[in-house]
Amino acid sequence: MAISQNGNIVSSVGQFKTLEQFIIEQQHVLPYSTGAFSRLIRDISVAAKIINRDINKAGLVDIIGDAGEVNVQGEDQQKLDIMAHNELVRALIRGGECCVIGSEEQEDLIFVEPNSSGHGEYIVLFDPLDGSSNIDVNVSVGTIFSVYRLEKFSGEGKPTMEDVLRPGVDQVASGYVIYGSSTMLVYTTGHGVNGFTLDPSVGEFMLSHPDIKTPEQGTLYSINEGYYRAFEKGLREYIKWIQTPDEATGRPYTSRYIGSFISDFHRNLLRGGIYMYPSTAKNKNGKLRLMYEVNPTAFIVEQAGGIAIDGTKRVMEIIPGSLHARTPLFIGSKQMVERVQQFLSGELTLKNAS
Ligand code: P6P
Repeated sequence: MAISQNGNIVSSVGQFKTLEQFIIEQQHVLPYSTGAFSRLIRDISVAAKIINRDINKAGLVDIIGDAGEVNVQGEDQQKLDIMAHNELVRALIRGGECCVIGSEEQEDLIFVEPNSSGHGEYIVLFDPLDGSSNIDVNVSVGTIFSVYRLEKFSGEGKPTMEDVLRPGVDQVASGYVIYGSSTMLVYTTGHGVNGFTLDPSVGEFMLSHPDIKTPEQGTLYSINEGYYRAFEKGLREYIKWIQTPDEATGRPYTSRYIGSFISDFHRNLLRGGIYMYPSTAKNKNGKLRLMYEVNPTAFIVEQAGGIAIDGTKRVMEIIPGSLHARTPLFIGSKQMVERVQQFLSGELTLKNAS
């Protein structure tokens, strides 16, 4: 139920616009929209509701814990990872708007057979359940997705990997679902960022966060400081700088690192902050995957007024080398990312930074 400004409890159905209503209203601003794109977003939202249902009862049925297999990243696959992957693939194939699917949980692309009305026009890449190592301890996790449009195939009769490996600037949409104290779907089609909260009493996503803009400056920083000794000099100096008390600039900043990227990203997006996953001894190219974690959140943060770089350049301009490529990531409030970039380049040091 929703609480209105005057404190009255109002029916969320009457109070808020549903995702379906919002998608239909937005349809006129999408240059190519034939309704197919609207159906695609709806298909993803249906899968999100099913994943949400299964996550919320994870402790009660035998779907928690390791599935005994590892994914392409060599990470233990949690049963919910596989469930989330299957639900998304099923919804996208059933919806018929996709021609090819890429998932963190599967090495190769999934090609969707054309149906009676021909092949789908969209590529959807996703991490079905980011932060899944936290599932057993009830920490919020998320689904992250990236959408490209593919009008014609370069291969004979079906898409190729070449069609898929495109820079983030080519995305036509991206979003995430965060399964936390409430379940939210946040997405962009390049016309701003909007957040929808699931009202479980009616099973609808309601527009709860219209036109999200991220503060230009924040005081939250998210990084695994356990790797501090492996960080490059400029990053070590930046961390020491933000920990140096200075009332005028709100320092020391507050460290918040949940170990679930989409949870850290979502909190920083709303409150202002920076999430950093740099090159480390264990992950020389960073840990996050370019195609289905970095590009989608970079699209969102830029639409919300923030910045996303790999340390030197805009991540959305990186030409992907492979479907599961990784990249270092510094993402969040504009002024915070600009500042860390100045330390990484050596332009600023602990000595000369004010
Ligand atoms: P570390 C989860 O596995 C993940 O990909 C992100 O969700 C999270 O921010 C990061 O890895 C945590 O990695 O190395 O700090 O444990």
